[in-house]
Amino acid sequence: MPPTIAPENTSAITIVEGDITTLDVEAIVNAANEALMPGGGVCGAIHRAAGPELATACLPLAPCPTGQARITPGFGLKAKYVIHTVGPVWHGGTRGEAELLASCYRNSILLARDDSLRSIAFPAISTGIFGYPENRAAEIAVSTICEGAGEIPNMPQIYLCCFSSSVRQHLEAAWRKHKKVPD
Ligand code: AR6
Repeated sequence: MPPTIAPENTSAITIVEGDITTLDVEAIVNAANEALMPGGGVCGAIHRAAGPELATACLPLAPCPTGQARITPGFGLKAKYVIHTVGPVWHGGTRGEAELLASCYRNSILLARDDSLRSIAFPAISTGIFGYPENRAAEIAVSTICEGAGEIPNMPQIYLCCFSSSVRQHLEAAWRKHKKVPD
């Protein structure tokens, strides 16, 4: 089923629910590992959909330290590019996880902007295998993107792609809070 567009659709952020590998955007973001190897979760799905050339293209770009981002072609994906970013593993919040997660969003957006991309879709980085609490991760995603919208000229259109209704609810709540809209 194609992802649905939420009522929270605005010029800054569009929240969609579904499989990020099916989205018709210029770049999708991969929640990668530092070695940029095919893994589980959304990373596994992206590598499967893109085909083996993606792993080959990643090799010379590794390692990618946590919080940084790299760009490759999308190969078999609808998206022309994949931006690989490495989210932090959740250790309870005392190891700079929030700053590192914000860096993932910021650096990915800057890469997209530098390549003049018009649209980019993010999964909920770090909220799966890496264990970041969904509500806190949603706050960081929304606030970092909104800060970027105020500071970065020619920001691409940003889609936040949720794979579960709980992530979607956290993102929508964070977005409402940010816009100061009552529940
Ligand atoms: N489309 C959109 N979102 C998805 C999809 C999909 N097809 N599949 C999963 N998600 P995770 P992490 C959501 O675990 O926590 C890998 O092995 C998922 O529900 O993919 O950053 C990497 O190689 C969750 O909300 O990434 C790393 O080693 C979100 O994507 C490690 O896992 C992120 O979950 C990265 O862990």
